[in-house]
Amino acid sequence: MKSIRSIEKAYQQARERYAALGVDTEQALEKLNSIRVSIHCWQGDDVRGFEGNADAPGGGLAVTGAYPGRARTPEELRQDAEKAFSLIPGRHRFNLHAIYGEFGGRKVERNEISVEHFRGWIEWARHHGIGLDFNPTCFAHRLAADGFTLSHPDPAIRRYWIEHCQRCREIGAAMGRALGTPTVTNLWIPDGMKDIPADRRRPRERLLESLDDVFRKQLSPRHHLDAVEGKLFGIGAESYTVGMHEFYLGYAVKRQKLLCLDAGHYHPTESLADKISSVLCFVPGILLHVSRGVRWDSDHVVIVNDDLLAIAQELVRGDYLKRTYLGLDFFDASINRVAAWVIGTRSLLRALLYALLEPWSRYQELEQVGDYTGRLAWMEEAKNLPFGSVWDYHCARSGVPVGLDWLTEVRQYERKVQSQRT
Ligand code: RNT
Ligand code: ZN
Repeated sequence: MKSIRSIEKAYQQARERYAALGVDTEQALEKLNSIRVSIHCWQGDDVRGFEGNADAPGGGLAVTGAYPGRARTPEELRQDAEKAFSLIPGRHRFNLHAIYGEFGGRKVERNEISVEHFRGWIEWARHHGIGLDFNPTCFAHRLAADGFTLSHPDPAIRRYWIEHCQRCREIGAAMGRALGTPTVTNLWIPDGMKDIPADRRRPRERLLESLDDVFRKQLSPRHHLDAVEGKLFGIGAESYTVGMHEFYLGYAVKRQKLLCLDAGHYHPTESLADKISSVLCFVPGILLHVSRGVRWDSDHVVIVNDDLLAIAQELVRGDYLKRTYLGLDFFDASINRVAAWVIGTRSLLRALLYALLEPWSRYQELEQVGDYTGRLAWMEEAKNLPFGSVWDYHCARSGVPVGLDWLTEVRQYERKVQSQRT
């Protein structure tokens, strides 16, 4: 455990080193403090939710691992989330899926859910002063079992999912209204085919029609924002994904929705970072699903790697943080789930701080005058700056554990709370 004195001393030294390169560390920390990350509920219980469904989520999603102690009730999930929040610097948000409603042990059809089922969550969020985000759940359901929802050839099934999504938008708007901060409701569907389709056209045209129906009702952006999320492929939908990237890019541009970009949803060598400044020429804002694919869309816990740094650098250098909603999307059941939240969220914040602390305006000046030699030299030199001292100071000042001290707390929590869940 580092002493406060030594943390502060290291910070003062770091501050001077950064200042010498024209970087104001205080300003960077202030900016970082204003960033809200939407922490996804589904890492806490392996995407199971509270419908009483014990099966795997389906829809091409796969959660692997059998680490003990998963949250089984709304109370347990909230308790775990509170633990994670207490170990992460800053004020953040919580992101719910429709299957996390409190249904009181009753079977409620997805096209009949309402804000009543989310009162407990709203109260909890209000109590903690955080915002909520939301998602329709178009998977893990008998009417999604054949791989189609909003683009289903059967109009009755399509109708069911349209109604579900409409209800979700209403619930999202009620959350946003109650909490005084707009809820982003993100729509993702698993629709696709395992093998080569004979007709790629009709499902896409049906999806377009369904979406327009889902979004028909105008909701105030003060309370609610819509996002749409495309994808490359899913397990069992390797040959055709109805809602691929180009489909939703076109849709979001045409209807001025937020476009959700998930880091695991592109070809492995494609850069999500490079898409940001392109799509933001045409859509009002983006939702990021920060994730980490390993060989495929595997949803590993986010770590500070080149991909994540590149995303953070784009958001900072392009001044896009104002138009970006940051969400996490990973689920790993092979490690402690509270630790997964803490590692992933701290890593995202760390990457953002790293990007905020770079002398990037200097890089841009050098670039503007065509001095690419200087640009490369500065970029490399910046890697030697005492970034860790600023991060440690930020954690200390935010009242959360510095360094690995958070792990000690998670281990204690596991012993006392999670390991008792049998
Ligand atoms: C699936 C999408 C989607 C889900 C969550 C659970 O590939 O990434 O965002 O992971 O909604
Ligand atoms: Zn996603």
